[in-house]
Amino acid sequence: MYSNHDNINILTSLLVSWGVRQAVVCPGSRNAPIVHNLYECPDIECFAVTDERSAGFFALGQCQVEDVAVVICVTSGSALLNVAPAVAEAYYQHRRLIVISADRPACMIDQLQGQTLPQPDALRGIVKKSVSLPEIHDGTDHWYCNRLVNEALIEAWRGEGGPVHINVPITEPLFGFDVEQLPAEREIVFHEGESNFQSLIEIANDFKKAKRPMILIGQMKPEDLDDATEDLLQLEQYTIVLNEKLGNNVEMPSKLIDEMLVEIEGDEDYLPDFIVYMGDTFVSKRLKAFLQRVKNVPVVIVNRDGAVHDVFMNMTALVQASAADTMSILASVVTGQKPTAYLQQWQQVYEKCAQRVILYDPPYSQLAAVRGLFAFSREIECDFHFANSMAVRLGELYSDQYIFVNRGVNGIEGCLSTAVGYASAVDYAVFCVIGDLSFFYDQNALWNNNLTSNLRILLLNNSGGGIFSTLPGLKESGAAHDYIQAAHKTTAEGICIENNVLYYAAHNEEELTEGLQQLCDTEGMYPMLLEVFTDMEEDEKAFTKLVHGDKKEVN
Ligand SMILES: Cc1ncc(C[n+]2csc(CCOP(=O)(O)OP(=O)(O)O)c2C)c(N)n1
Ligand SMILES: [Mg+2]
Repeated sequence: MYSNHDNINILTSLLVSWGVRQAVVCPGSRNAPIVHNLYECPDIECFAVTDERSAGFFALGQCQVEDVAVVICVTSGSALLNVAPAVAEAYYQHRRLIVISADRPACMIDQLQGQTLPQPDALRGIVKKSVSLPEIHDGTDHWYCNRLVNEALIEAWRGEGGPVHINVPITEPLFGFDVEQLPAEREIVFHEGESNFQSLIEIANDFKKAKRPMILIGQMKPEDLDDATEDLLQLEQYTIVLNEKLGNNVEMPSKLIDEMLVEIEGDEDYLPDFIVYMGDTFVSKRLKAFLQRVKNVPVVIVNRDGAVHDVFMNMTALVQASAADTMSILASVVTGQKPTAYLQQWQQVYEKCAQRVILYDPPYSQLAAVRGLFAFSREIECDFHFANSMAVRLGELYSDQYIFVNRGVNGIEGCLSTAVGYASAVDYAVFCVIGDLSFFYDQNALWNNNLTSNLRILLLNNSGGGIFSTLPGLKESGAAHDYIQAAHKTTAEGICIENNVLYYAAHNEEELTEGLQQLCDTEGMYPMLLEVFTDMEEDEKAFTKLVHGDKKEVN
């Protein structure tokens, strides 16, 4: 029987699947349930050593035989500090010493409880990674615990290998041993190496066998996408590839991911049975929620850093490789194959959404402004920067080219400055589409001697944070308008005059058309700004109509 503390059982199960077979255990009460599990586990042999300092070196000696990973398990408090000399030695010898310390729950630290000290980072600098596991109360805790153990073990194995620290808070009662079996835990299989072709070929062969294979490409540098373009186009002939405009450098209309997901209303038939995910983030929250429902199928995450980004909370493998290599291998394996029926299924939904977007002629609104910008700028050599909030969502809807956006942490504070910097480094037009709060926040972007005449700003001024009107339930709050949307009446005219930026304003359809014509005249000597004043509610209505069509759902 195993401990009735789930975090200990998850840890034990993963140690076994990662091939750990030896554990050096030191006496203590807080770590007793962990020692109990290691002892109960038929795959692991325990070795008792009382002095933690010596136990650490004893474990190091075991690591040296055939370069295996060995656990050293200690109780809370100074017991952990006593393994530091052995851990430091293991660090420089690249030995896989897995330090497991028992701890009290975080709320009890520094509260004059016995035998406690701040443990999570106690070995910082001499371990490759430290994690502190959560105690498990729900599915999210379980996923988090599993992920942290996998992450720590990936680091122990990565490169030349090295020690890692797994801290395990355990709330009393400590001793209950009524769990019959260890849980079957997801192991994230790590395929290391810049050009990990063999693993990729195996993955590609399994991908080919899948009935509903899906490729996902999150935000990527355009240069990295360029390297993969031809293979990507080939893969698109075979199966569904979902990428937003921040992960797509091919000139083509938007994939309309949000619109398609609204259309299929979460229908399980559209869930993939094999995912290969390259690149970073997606803007679409719906996509993340939809794909979190995928369970027990291969979910392969590929990035050059070999970093665990478990976006959908279900990754099964991590491949350290470039997107270009991955797409090239996937494409070579599926070449000559018939398109999957799964692709056709998605294409039908796409056609319906695309029709809706093409046919919808929005009334005067932010939508009309962004749609108009793309229509007017079609023939111009230019790049697009979109700010966060609704701007990037409108860009995703209407752009047929790559868009830059600060999506690393989604801040609104530097979108304009980033575009200004970008414009200073190229000799063609740079359009920056930005909401009012983001613009006024970052107005110092224009107080800059390096402002260049190729900068074109489309300021979508809806007098506040319009995105918050799309949040269901927030309208009920009395604070919504003034305090959350931060409603205001500021305009950009004065800022533009002060900074030698040509200023145009639009309050209706005619002025919008004229303003866009001006903005797209790229011969001008000065940077330009077109401020489009719209009504937040009208913007929201138009957006909802486009995304939802005749579906009733809001947001
Ligand atoms: C630095 C920072 N502060 C706060 C936020 C939270 N935030 C996200 S969107 C948003 C409103 C942006 O308003 P606006 O630029 O006018 O765009 P709109 O919502 O009207 O499209 C805010 C405050 C953030 N992303 N970054
Ligand atoms: Mg706004």
